[in-house]
Amino acid sequence: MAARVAPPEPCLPIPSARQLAWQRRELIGFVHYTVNAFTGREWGDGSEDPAIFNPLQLDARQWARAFAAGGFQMVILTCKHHDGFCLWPSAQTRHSVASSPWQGGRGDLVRDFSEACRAEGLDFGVYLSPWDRNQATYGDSPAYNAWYLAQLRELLTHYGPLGEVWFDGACGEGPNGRRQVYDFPAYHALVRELQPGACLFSDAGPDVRWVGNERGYASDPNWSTLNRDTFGVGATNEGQTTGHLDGTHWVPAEADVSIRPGWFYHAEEDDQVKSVAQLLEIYYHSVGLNSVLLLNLPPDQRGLVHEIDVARLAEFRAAREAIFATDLAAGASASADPVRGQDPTYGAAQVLDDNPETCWATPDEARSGWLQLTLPATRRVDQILLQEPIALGQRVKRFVVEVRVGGAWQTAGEGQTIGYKRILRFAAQPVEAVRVRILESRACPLLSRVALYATPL
Ligand code: FUL
Repeated sequence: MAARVAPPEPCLPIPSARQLAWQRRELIGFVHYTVNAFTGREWGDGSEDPAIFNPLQLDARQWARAFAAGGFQMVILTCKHHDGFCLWPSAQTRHSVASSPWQGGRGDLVRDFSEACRAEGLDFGVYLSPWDRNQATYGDSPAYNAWYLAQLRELLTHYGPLGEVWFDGACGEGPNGRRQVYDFPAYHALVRELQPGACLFSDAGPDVRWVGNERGYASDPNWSTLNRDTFGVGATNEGQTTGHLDGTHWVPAEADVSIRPGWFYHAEEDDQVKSVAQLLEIYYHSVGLNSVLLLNLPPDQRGLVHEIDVARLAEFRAAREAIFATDLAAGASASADPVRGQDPTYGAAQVLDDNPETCWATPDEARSGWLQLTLPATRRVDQILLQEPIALGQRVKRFVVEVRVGGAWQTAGEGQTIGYKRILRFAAQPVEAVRVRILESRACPLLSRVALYATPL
């Protein structure tokens, strides 16, 4: 059916195509692996002998399978961590797998894992630590930057299309006692030139920003808009976690966390693998708060993701599916006010499908509105999922969710931002109808999806 009214104008800033694709992945895996798996350290100092790197049972496909089975869409590999040991045979240094006994020094773990990811239907991304505690030129800023760019070029040209390039902000002094100054503009320009589809991550973006903690927790509000020019890498940035209302650029938050206390494998942490309940809390606080979750699994000395972690990831997926398999709003009758041009193309029923392009839309001048779903029968509900069509920008500043129980309306919850996805939990109720009231918005409010779920008893 053709729309009778003009579509809503975008509310700037809006995501680029690569940012939109990134946001829709929702779950991204992280793999931390280097000599640390053999020394027990979290930060190697660069003096490790490559001879210690000998994972005799290494199976990159097993890593990729664990993430695919967990419902992940992409995985980022620490191709080089702070210790400087490269998981690929870099032409820039001997401090790599080429000097290790693994596969007789002829192995390339970046190749193996990128191929394994693709075989499992996963996109692939790279982490290349700017901080390098092995490289002699570190601290001699121009020389090191040129060398780092040469390494980066290898990763950008040898391993197919990349979905994300992750720049850690950690920085130190080189052997000359001088602090290294990273040339991020040059690093970013090289990625744009060679991998235009890759999102650039750092504390300060430019495409994706750090969420501000390593617990995997975003917050409310979580604006994907940011006054990016006020941000620095490694700085204490005001708005790191929350973003900025009316920010100048689109720079959504990525929430990173490890399934274990450490980023690297330590056998003594085998009994501290996060529980399904903890992982679900992380999910609600990241994906459920307009963020993407970046979850780390650290392979062990054998070169395998530990059985406990593999099983936990599968259980985490099963738990999500048990909650989100059935949309309890299915079959509801939908109404809203105001509706753009009284046109069904923008009517309330558009929130019931899973199409992110269709939405309930209000007239240009509206800054508030309500949408109601009346269920075909009373259903036990304990959470509501809301989505804005973010291709047109992030708009909602404040909203309330009400439920009708036994004929009486009551407030179930309230929030500030929605963005790509917001999941609001409340005490389980026998719900007859639900109403979302948008109280404040940066432009005419739009919702692409409203869904209802219940935690299984
Ligand atoms: C930090 C690093 O220092 C940690 O080792 C880990 O890589 C984490 C994801 O980022 O800055």
